[in-house]
Amino acid sequence: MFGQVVVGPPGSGKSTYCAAVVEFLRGLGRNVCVVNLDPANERCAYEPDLDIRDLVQLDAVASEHALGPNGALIYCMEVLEKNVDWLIDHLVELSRTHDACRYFLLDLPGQAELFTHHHALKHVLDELVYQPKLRMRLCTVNLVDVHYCLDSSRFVSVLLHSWCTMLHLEQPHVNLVTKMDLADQFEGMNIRTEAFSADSEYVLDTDHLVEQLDQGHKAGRFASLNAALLEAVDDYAQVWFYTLNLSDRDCMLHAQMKIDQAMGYVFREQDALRAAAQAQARAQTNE
Ligand SMILES: Nc1nc2c(ncn2[C@@H]2O[C@H](COP(=O)(O)OP(=O)(O)OP(=O)(O)O)[C@@H](O)[C@H]2O)c(=O)[nH]1
Ligand SMILES: [Mg+2]
Repeated sequence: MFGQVVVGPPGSGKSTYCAAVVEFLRGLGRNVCVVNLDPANERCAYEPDLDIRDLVQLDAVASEHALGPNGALIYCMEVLEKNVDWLIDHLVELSRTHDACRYFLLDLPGQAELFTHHHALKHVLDELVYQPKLRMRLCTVNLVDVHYCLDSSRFVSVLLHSWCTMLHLEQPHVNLVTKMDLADQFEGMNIRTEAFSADSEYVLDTDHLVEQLDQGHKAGRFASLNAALLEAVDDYAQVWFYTLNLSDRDCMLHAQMKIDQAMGYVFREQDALRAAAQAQARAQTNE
């Protein structure tokens, strides 16, 4: 089985991505299920095939334990960690009942510590990977709002956050810059857009970033820190980004191809047959 673990800061577009990608992949003939793992997600942008809210709900936890939204969310993820068998059994069940589905999208809540240092999500993902019933191959799909890539200092924090997520979750990892349909609306874009080009393998231009940072008003004070951080990013060459415009089919295909490559998914005969049957049905409806 295969799974995209869709993570990223609040509002970066995770649920919208899941809704768009499930439609897109089904349109290509791939049998995909979508799992809501955000206990605060009352109204999903998609019809979830499995919903954590059947196990635990954020509002109920908050009022029962007098917790604020952040504490309640962490509590919910710890409930999921303790009940990981619930998740595993339902995924196995879905793979049986949902026409042998073996490809899942997991929509996560947008709380940074879950991805960068808290143990609950990491343990849940490890169970999905190592549990003999599943042996899932996962890819973390880390979404970043393009808005945070438009000035150099915010982009550096995006870089470090994305890197921490990759190191903490220890899964194959793809970073996608979302909401590219809005990119043109922003004035004074400091990061060169060609750095995110979908048709070239992206190489991060850290020299350009250091130049930009050195022109900022706190440049003198932080110049050597900026240079050291970006040198580390450069030296290890582990962080790069692809763009995502949900309304651009080629861009969607490119992103899905990168994710498939990262987790070793191969479009197999059964998928090809389903795609052919769908194409035939569409042709008959159009006749
Ligand atoms: N223009 C544009 N808006 C988007 C896109 N993706 C998401 N949005 C908007 O961004 C907002 C947040 O989207 P969500 O999909 O709810 O983001 P999320 O990451 O799931 O948010 P949380 O679950 O609260 O962390 C919504 O108003 C979406 O309509 C996109 O590709 N383009
Ligand atoms: Mg969401």
